[in-house]
Amino acid sequence: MRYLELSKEVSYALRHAPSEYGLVLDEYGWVSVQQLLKALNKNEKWALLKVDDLFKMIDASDKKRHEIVDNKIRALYGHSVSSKIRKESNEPPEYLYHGTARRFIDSIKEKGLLSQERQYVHLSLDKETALQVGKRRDKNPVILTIKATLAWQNGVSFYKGDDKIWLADSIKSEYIEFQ
Ligand code: HQG
Repeated sequence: MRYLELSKEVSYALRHAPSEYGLVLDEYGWVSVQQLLKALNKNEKWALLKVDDLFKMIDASDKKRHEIVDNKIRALYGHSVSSKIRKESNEPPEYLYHGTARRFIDSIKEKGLLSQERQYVHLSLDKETALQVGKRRDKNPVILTIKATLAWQNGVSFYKGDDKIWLADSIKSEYIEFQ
């Protein structure tokens, strides 16, 4: 089974284009595992796909992008669908990190971190993760430090994505250390 390819398609379906698969996400982003399987099985490539393959896909992944609970599956972060996925707000650690391209820094200084095409700004629990995220856009990325506790104390909401990723609606530049 090509788990990486499967994970990319499941992310596409659950983060960006559920309607292409005839799926409707609930307010927390869940869909029935059976409905997702039925939709994927229509594609010859995934015709023999079974529930067990979805569990294996999650286990085989380098990051925890999806979760299955009570016969439902959801993407944990990354959404761009038009109705905003609800997340429970959580107290963040003192600092979070954001890896980005050098070419975005002037704009981030001016406007803060914005969610852009996605529903939330994505922040990393540690610098290592932020570096990996930033390298997607710049071979020598900038790691920003977010004063998360201070922002939280001032009323900014944070939400847990997975064990390494935190989310926020936006982060003003006063809470960002640019070094
Ligand atoms: C930048 C992947 C200019 C921001 C990753 C980022 C992550 C601004 C880009 C997850 C800006 C948005 C999310 C501003 C933000 N001016 N640029 N004011 N504010 N930006 O892909 O955080 O592998 O939506 O710095 O690993 O890069 O798919 O967000 O560069 O965990 O599971 O706008 O997606 O996860 O890019 O990545 P993205 P991201 P997966």
